[in-house]
Amino acid sequence: MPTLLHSTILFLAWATLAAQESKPTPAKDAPPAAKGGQGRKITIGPDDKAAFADAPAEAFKVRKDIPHGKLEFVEYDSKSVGTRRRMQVYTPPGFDAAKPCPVLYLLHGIGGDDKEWQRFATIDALMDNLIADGKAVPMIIVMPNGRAQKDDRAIGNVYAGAPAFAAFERDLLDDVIPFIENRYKAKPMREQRALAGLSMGGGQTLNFGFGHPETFASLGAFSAAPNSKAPAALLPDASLAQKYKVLWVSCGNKDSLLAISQGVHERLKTQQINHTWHVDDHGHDGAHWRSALYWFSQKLFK
Ligand code: FER
Repeated sequence: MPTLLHSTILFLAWATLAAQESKPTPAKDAPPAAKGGQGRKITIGPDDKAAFADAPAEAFKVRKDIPHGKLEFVEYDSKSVGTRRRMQVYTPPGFDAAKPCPVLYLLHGIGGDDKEWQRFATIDALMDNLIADGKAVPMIIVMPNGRAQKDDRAIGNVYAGAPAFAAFERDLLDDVIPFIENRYKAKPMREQRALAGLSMGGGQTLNFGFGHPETFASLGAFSAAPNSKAPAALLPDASLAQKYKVLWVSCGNKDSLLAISQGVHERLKTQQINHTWHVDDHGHDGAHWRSALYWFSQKLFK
């Protein structure tokens, strides 16, 4: 099958180049294996400005005086991986399956797992605070493990797990989403689903999100990694992208992966697709990711 062979060769060539050329900027809170490497040259263009201030530090601190949601680990059977897998789920204060909530699927980076977002952004404290202040709509946040392989731990050379991040497309669509919608009685509608992620999770968001307009109506890509498809392949057709409610692309201006997000922004701009383009003063790090999530989550499901 020539197409399969071609894709395999192209993928291997890409993976080799990607691994050589564009390691992320070292970040103090990145996992050890994602650190280091020579960055690409960063060129800041006229559009590359912060659309928002940094999220305030208090946004991530537990407040005693407000209602609290719940974080739990749940397990599901993955047909595509052939194992029982785990994810972490936030449900908002007073969650009641009789009153369905929209769902944000939130994906981690190359060295992360289902606990990574909690580590960077204390999801329960952040969402409890935003909901209590009337800034975000009550929503479920699902944090799966986006490394769809039998041993999905972030150990050893985490870059070798890159193909499993691509394989996660089937796990997400066929197993994670149906499981969540059944367990939490979420409405099976694109307007009730958003997809976002950091780095490899940002690339997964672009690839799966633009690839499945029937499934997601809002997308957020933070510091998207080289697993992102080329902008023209992501967005071949402008009429398709007009269907999204919230499109967010952001990156730090000290992140050596900035060119990837710049390419997506340029494509959206030339196709005249409404989107948020936010470049702040951070690197490939938690400061960018938690701030991006703080603002992005406030735009969702409104
Ligand atoms: C790469 C550089 C960075 C790469 C992946 C990353 C697959 C991902 C970084 C992250 O998720 O933090 O060359 O190749």
